[in-house]
Amino acid sequence: MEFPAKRSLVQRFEGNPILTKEQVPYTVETVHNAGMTKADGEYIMVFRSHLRNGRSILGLARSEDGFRFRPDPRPFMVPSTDGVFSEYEEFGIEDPRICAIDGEYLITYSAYSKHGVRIGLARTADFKSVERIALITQADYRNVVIFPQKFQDRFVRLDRPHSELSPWSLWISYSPDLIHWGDSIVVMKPAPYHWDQMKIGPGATPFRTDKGWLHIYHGVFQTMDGAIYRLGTALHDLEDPSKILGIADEWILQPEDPWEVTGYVHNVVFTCGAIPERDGTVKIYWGGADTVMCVGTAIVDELVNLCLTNPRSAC
Ligand code: BMA
Repeated sequence: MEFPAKRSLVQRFEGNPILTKEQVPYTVETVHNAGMTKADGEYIMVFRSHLRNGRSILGLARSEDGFRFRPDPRPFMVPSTDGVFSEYEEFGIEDPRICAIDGEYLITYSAYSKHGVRIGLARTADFKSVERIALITQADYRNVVIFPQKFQDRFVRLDRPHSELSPWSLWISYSPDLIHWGDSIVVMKPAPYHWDQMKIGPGATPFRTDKGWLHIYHGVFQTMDGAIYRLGTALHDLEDPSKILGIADEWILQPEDPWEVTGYVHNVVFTCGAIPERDGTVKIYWGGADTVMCVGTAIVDELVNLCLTNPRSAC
């Protein structure tokens, strides 16, 4: 067995946390689990915040460099009061992911209500106004990421249904129109007695590399002291993303900084977005302890190699 040199693959930004509730100009108790994209050269962060009633809304912050963010004066999305969405978003909206495709931005989010948690899909052209498209799953789904490219004219997403027989696994589904999804198959499951043995879930929107689509996901391990949320990485085939080329055996990030270890929920690093840069690095964004937003940088080739060298099995 080879032991790797002692070095983190993800270099934390020395200015972490990069966004906290104190910087938000309306009353919120947390700032975390943000979807990320770049629009017209600007970094866009759509973050989740708890209100004092314990339910969540989505805010928006902007940045020129990907490190220093200015929140907009008002929330970006709050639970809908219209039609079918109002019934299924009554308890709040959480954990957005952003997919840039066909000249617009798709936002998937968890919609909570007395009926459970399901996924909502919205679109925006400019991050000023936003339009809801559809509720795209039934209950007991969280964490949906849409690939930023169509495959044989279909949209493709990774999703995460839950069932007792096959707890919290990762599936892939296809859609011709963003509304109707199907042809679902399971692609990746938690690995027994491994850092991600309890749950896995889609994390950041996958991005293209020379060798495959890189997906940064979260994995959960249950301890006597509660659950630990960490980040791992998997590589999907460029032509057929249902094929996994490799899943790194090791996690790439775990809670270590004080604001990741302690907060609203202890021991959590949770990603909803990453931005690949032209210089071969990727900025990975994560919520620390469901309380603050953080960022770190990794070298894409190193993450790809980690997936291909000594991979763990997918299912
Ligand atoms: C998950 C979700 C995430 C959260 C994580 C840790 O089930 O609720 O939004 O970051 O738990 O609390």
